[in-house]
Amino acid sequence: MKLGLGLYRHQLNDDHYRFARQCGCTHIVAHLVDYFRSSRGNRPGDQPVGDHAGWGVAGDPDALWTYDELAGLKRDINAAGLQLEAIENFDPAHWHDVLLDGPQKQRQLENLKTIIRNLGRAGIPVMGYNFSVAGVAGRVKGPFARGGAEAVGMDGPCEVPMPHGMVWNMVYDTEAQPGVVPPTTPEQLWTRLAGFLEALLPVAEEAGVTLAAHPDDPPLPTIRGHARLVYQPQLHRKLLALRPSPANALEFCVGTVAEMAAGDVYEAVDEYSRAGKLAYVHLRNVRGKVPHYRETFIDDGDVDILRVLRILKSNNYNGVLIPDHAPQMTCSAPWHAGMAYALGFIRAGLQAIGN
Ligand SMILES: [Mn+2]
Repeated sequence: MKLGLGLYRHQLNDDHYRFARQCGCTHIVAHLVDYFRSSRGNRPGDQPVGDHAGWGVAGDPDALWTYDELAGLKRDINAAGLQLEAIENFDPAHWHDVLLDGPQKQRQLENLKTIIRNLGRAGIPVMGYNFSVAGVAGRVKGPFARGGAEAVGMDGPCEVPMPHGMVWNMVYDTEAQPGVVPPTTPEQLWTRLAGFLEALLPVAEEAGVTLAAHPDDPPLPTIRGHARLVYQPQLHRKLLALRPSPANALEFCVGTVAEMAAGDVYEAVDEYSRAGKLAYVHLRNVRGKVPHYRETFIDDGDVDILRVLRILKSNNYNGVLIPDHAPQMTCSAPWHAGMAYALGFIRAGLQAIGN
C-alpha cells in the first residue's frame, strides 16, 4: 500500500509537495475544482463545508482541463519526487446537466470524454468522481473532535430545497431563474448514472484511466429532496454491476462507509478489496452514524483503522491511501497539523502490519 495526500487546487504547489514528501507520502491526489474561490463558508486551509448556498461558484464551463495543464501538473509533482495518482471530482461547470439530465447533457458527456482522454494522455491513472445531485451538503462544523479541534459532522437530516442553478453543492449558473430543482427519484438518478457509465467507460478503458466512484457523503437516502446513489455499503455493488469493467471502480471512503446506517465497515472493506475494485482509499475516522455523527481524529472514532489496514493487506490491496479529511488542530497551520497527524498514524499503522 502507498501513502498519499489529497491537495485542494490552491495547494497544488511546491511547498505542499514538499510537505507531502516530509510526511512520508509517495503519491498525490489533486482537486482541480476550486471550492474556496467564492464561498463565505469555506476558508482555504480548511475542508469545505459551506452553507445552503454551497461551496460557491463552479469553474468555467468552456475551460476543460487541457492536456497541457494536466501534463504540467504531473511534471511538477514528479519533479518533487511524487506520483500523481488521481484527479478528484469533476467540475459542476463541466457536467451539471449530466447530473441533472438537462439540455446540455450530450455536449457535456463529450466534454467529460475529452477530459478523460487528456488524463490518459498525461499518464494520470485515476479519475475520482461523486455522482450526486446535492453533493456534500448538510454538514455542520464545530469543536467536535478531541480537545475541541474543529471538525465536521451532521446534526440531523438536511432537506432544504436546492435552488435552480445549483448542483453538487456549487452554483453553476449565477443568473438562474428563481425557484427550486424538483426532487430527483432513485430511479432517475440510477438511470443517469447508467448513461454516464455507458458513455464514459469505453473511453476510459481506451485511455487507460479508471473511473472511481465516491459514495454519497453524508450517506443518507436523500439530501435536499434529491435521491442519493451509494448510501449503504451494498450499493457499491449495484454501481459496479451496472456496467462491469476494469475501469469501473471505487474511490472507497472508509469514513463515509462508517457513517452509513446499515452494514459493517470491515465487511465492506473486505468485500471490495477482495474483488480488486478499490482504485484508491479515503481513510478517516468518525463517531456515530447518519444523520448524527462527528468526524474525529484518525485514532479516536468508531473505526479500528489498524483492522482496516490488516484487511486491505490480507486482500493484497496495493493502491494509494489518503487521509481524506482531518480535524483542524489549534496552531498556526491547522490543516497541515491535522494532515501530518493522520499521515503519521497511517504510516505507523502500515509499518506495524508489515506493509
Ligand atoms: Mn471521502
